[in-house]
Amino acid sequence: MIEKINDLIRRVEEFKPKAAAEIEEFRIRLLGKKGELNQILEEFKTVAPEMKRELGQQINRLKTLAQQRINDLKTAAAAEPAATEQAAEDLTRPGSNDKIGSRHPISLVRNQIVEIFSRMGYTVAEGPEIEDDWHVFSALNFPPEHPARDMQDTFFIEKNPDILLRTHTSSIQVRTMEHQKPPIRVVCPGRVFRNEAISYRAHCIFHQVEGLYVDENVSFADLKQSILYFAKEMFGEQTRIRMRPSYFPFTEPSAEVDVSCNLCGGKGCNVCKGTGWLEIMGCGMVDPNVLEANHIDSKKYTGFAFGMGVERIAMLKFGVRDLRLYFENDVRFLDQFNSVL
Ligand code: 2NL
Repeated sequence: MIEKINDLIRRVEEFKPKAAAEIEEFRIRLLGKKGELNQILEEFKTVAPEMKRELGQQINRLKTLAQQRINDLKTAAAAEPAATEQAAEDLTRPGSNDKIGSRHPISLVRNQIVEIFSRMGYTVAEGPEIEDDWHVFSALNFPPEHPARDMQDTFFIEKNPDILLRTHTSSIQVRTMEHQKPPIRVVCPGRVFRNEAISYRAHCIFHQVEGLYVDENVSFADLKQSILYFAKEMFGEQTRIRMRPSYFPFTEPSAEVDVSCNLCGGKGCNVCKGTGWLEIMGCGMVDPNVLEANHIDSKKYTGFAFGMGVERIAMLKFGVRDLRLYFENDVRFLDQFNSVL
């Protein structure tokens, strides 16, 4: 009989309900009218008198322990139903979400560039990827023998050198000037094509956003302030810019724009190659020849223009070291941009 009592004590101590309903079942089985405790008390009547004292104490221990344990479990289950319920299969729980994919980092950055300039009053324009010589070169003040027209850079359609794949999205801005009078404020995102060997820093297909602003009294100071606003919005409020003199056929004067390196704060590190600066775009005042070629009076109007590579901006923003990753569409790469912008 003593074994029976001790066995019950052990069962009470080890009892772990999977659901709240099991606690009440356990109580009835143990302490109910026909329960195991009452069976023991029935047997107890027949026990020899000299044994009664020890057994009685043990039975009392069992009873208080069982009541205490059942009360505790019931309070816990009432306070936090999920804790006792969760182990059991709950068929009403919602299923796990399907993967719905994410935007490509180039799309994310292109959209952000366009969005920043749209806040400054720019509209967005697009144009054809297959272009003609006029819209890509001649209207932009490229002399006939300019090296950028060379077969090494430009993909021409066979047997017709007048048809080619655009090498920059300036052709969209030329098309904008054909049907719009100043003031013109436009950003032009798009794919461009150059016949280059593919490496970690170059690809034959890449993405550009160019911008054009033409109106009366547009100055280099306006250009500088617009680019500074863009740089701060894209890379953070602490970002500084600097401009270095440069050359493009379609702008005069021309400049290369650098932003202060965010990684080292300008002190110099391996990303900025010790200079503290990172190149992000080219820009300049629209050459009067370009305005005139597009039927805009260069004595009345001035303008600025800029152009940037989306892959390059995205590399700097996300710390991507190899441009080819953007074209491979490996989900392990793409998944990392699920929630960045
Ligand atoms: C760069 C430099 C630039 C422009 C693009 C432009 C367009 C028209 C007139 C004048 Cl219609 N200029 N575009 C001007 C300066 C620089 O791009 O490094 N791009 C990646």
